[in-house]
Amino acid sequence: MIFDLEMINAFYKDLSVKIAELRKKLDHPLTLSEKILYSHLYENQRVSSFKHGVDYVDFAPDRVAMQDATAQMAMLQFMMAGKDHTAVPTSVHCDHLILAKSGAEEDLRSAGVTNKEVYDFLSSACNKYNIGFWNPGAGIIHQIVLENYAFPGGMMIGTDSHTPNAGGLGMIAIGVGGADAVDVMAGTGWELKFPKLIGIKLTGKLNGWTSAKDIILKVTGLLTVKGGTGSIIEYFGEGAEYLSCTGKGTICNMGAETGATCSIFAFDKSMHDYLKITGREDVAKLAEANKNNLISDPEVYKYPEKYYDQFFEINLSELEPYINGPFTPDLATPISQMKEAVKKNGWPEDVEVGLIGSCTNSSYEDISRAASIVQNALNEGLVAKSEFKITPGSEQIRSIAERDGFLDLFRKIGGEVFANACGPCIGQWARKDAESKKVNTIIHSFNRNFSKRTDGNPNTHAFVASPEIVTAIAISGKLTFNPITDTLVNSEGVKVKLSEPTGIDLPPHGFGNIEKGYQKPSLKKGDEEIKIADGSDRLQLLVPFEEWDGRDFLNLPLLIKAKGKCTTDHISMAGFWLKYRGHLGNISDNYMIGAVNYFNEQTNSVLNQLTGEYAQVPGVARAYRDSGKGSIVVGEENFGEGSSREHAAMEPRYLGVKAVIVKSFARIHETNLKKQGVLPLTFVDKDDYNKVRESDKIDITDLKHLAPGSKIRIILHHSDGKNEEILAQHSYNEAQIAWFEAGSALNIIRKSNQ
Ligand code: MIC
Ligand code: SF4
Repeated sequence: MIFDLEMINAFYKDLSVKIAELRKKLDHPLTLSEKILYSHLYENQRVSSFKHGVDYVDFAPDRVAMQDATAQMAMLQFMMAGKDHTAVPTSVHCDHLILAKSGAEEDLRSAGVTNKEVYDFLSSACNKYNIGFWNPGAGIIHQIVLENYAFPGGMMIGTDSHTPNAGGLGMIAIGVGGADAVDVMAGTGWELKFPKLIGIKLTGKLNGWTSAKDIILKVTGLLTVKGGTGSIIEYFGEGAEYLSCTGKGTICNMGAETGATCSIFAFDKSMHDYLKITGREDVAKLAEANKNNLISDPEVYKYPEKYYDQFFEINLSELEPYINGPFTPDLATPISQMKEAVKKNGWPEDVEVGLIGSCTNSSYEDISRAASIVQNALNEGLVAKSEFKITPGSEQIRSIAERDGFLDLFRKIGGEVFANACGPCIGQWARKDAESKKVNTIIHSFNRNFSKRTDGNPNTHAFVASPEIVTAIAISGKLTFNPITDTLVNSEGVKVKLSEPTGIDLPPHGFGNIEKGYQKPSLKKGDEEIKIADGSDRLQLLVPFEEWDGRDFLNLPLLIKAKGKCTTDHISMAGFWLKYRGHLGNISDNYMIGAVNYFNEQTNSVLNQLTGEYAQVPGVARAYRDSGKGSIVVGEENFGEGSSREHAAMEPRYLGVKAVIVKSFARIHETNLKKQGVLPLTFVDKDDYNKVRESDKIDITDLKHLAPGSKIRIILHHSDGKNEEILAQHSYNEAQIAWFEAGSALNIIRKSNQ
């Protein structure tokens, strides 16, 4: 079955006309991103030549996807929007809540028991609102979207930051918070600052040990975790044409690590073939007939510097494999320099575990190439020195990897296959001895490696590399092993060199039953009851946030001044806490517990100005809220980078945090704060961060005059009686100011439907 073929047909039918009109109106050659963005303007949106990185524009995405850990809150909000069903095709995927412990079958069974009420809630809500529901075990959201829903030229949003994976199939696919998803599901326009465009021309051809992952590892190093903020990265050039569709998906997926809004490749044969083998030949034909609308105009490719805001070139023939990390995905080291880097930084050299798979790297190509290395190692009499784990991205991939003998090969070197789910990538990993806090190294092919992310141990040094390099390193057991130059000693004491990996991008025997695990919405009368158990500690109906009372925020105590990196994992941890993603009261107990307090360098220990004692952040926030005041949070650069989880914005709102003042924000987190009614502000002078003291009381003034571009005066009342005035800015536009005034964006939708 092809999902939503009617919608896709209608889209392609109008595309040529739309783009011809657009070209006339804008009067310049168009990039692919512009073609897609402009052909998805919301009905009320006036067309003009939007300023990149400046103008807010309302869009009408074609579809929405949500994963279970974020869908719960999104669905609880959608229930308040007063709609009977979603305005666009929508899907929910159960992938984040499965704990990897004893292997796929057992782990899936126990997830079915522990998460029963959440799965029942989501599946019943999907039935009521006409949403496709993918059962646990079917696979990870982005892989399923690529296999079933993505189409070239389309536009979607997803409540997960790695939604851009669908850019591998030529789609503009953007990660958002649940409140944004509610906008689209409720049929209102979805607002986004018109992105800046980064062009990356790929020349040459990947060879030997390099793979698509190395392109994005290099790009992440180049742009850093904030360099892509507010931009779409568009890849092109002959090097792009040699990449498989799933390889393109990997690059777009992990592009989220640069802060990019999304990444995209132009339609080509690899996409055509992938659509065909996954049962969507009709879509492949439609795309083929529209090819010119699904690539940039020839002038753009000829003079890229003229049409992109930033432009880079990468020669794939010269690219070498990269290993990124630890603790941040942008610390990129070419493999030839790893020996030196390990020594210089004192990183533990022995690798305890190698993990391949996840939403970004479990294609047939990835698995077959990793398997070729294992086969070669077995032939040479080598065994794996590190533990080796595999998380397939979907049941499709798992079943064909099993059928074609790859998983058996992995098992032969002691590999363990986990369920088709996020598992260790999101801290859902019952790793043996993680509590011992031992200093150790692991290497994986996932996206992220923030502190504590996989196993909760702050001393786990997690490195990110391609599945091929992870496999080779797991066999060698050493982080310094370079398969291009180094040899290993086999069981007979003979020195051997691993051969370069070989693989196949599409399965020669095809895919199987693509929709396995899919539940079509029942839409039957009587099936519209949404199941939430009374007194549940996992699900809680939401109570609308209060409107702003029209007054400035005066004399509010500082809750925490966070020091250094403060990702959404620091703000609202995953792992253990994932179980409370549908219960705002309970999950708020993790607010900022991973952030480092500037004043004592500790986590989860801040001064309670009411008692003069140090206590845990959520408790102190509650105390300030309950004393009738609320509080203020301060932070540094790229605050809230990482996940799309809006819990990181709903928790402070629930705990009475009125404003978050930082040096800079990550895109999704800043929008999430605005949507939930918390003021996101940035220091006009970043050095003013240093003026904030531990026992400060803070005034945030001029709120009545909040207007696009206005400045906010902040007064810091120090405990020695001195006051300092500093300036902050905001990025609100007119419509967003209304969200703040209404108490949240949802309050506006809710009221308009009452
Ligand atoms: C992640 O990779 O950090 C996650 C877990 O997939 C998140 C979503 C979440 O926190 O539920 C993301 O990327 O948005
Ligand atoms: Fe899941 Fe990890 Fe992918 Fe996020 S990055 S969707 S946690 S596999």
